[in-house]
Amino acid sequence: MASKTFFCIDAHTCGNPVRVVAGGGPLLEGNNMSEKRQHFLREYDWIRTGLMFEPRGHDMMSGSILYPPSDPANDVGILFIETSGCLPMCGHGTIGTVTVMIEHGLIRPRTPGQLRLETPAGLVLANYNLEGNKVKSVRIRNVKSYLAAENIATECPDLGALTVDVAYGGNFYAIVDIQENFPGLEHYKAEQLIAWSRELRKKLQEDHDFVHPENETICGLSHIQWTGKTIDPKASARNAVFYGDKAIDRSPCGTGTSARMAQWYAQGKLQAGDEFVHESIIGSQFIGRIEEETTLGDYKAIVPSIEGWARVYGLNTITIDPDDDPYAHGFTV
Ligand code: PYC
Repeated sequence: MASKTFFCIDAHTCGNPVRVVAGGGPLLEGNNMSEKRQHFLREYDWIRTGLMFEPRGHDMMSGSILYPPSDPANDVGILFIETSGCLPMCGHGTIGTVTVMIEHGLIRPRTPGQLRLETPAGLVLANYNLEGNKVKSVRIRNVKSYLAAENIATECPDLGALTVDVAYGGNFYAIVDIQENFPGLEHYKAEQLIAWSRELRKKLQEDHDFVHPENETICGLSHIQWTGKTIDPKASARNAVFYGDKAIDRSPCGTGTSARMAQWYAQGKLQAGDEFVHESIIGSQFIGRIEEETTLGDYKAIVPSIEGWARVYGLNTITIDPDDDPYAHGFTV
């Protein structure tokens, strides 16, 4: 395999990394980003592992590759790449990608301040605010989100019996609310939450199957969302989202925030128009809102929006050359 070079712009959204591949991504077949994602997974997953895993990436690494839109009414197609795989949707990744595209002139929006983004999970709309040449904040109107299952009884090592809800916000999340055997994320170190998350996810995956009502390629519980007491008394909720094998999201996680809003909405704790301030493990915040009440298949659903900020910090030309480097495609330990 020949050496391949990727022109990347590195950023972070509220603390979580976003590596945007602005040049060097492969041409993909498909009528939409969902089909292009399948093609990428079949033939090009080595690009994801090479750019996300050590030694070029790290446990939390996450990013995107940009494509021309399939529908000329839209501005751009986004493929999400991450240590965990190719997510159907990534909220912090979208906020970071929009910031990078605007600040580095990768895209000329037809309507200033607005972008229409094709993602594997569906159309996502973004509104951004500029201060000079800097993007101050981005609000994304995410895909339809819903509560898929409630009160699932399960077991977690050390903690014992737990009850979780499962909600979809672009990915499927098991949400662990504060309960008798779980007093809140603030009582534990991140490494402990990671070890439990792996076991809990495995058990839930063995016992339950979750499939998106309209797109069967979006399936399987992939993330665990631990909850806890907020640091900021004005915040609505706090989380620690586990993804991949070793990562806790440093941002409040866009799809996780959408899933939590869908859960609260279904349980009568959040109404359309209410502000939902979500705090991450490091205290960074997204501001969520229910934009629309809707349905998805047989489920009551919401269209959530999430606002956050990102900072661009590096231009990174990365080479993957398997003839020269035994770790060209990355490794995990
Ligand atoms: O922001 O949606 C998100 C996300 C998913 C995994 C990590 N971050």
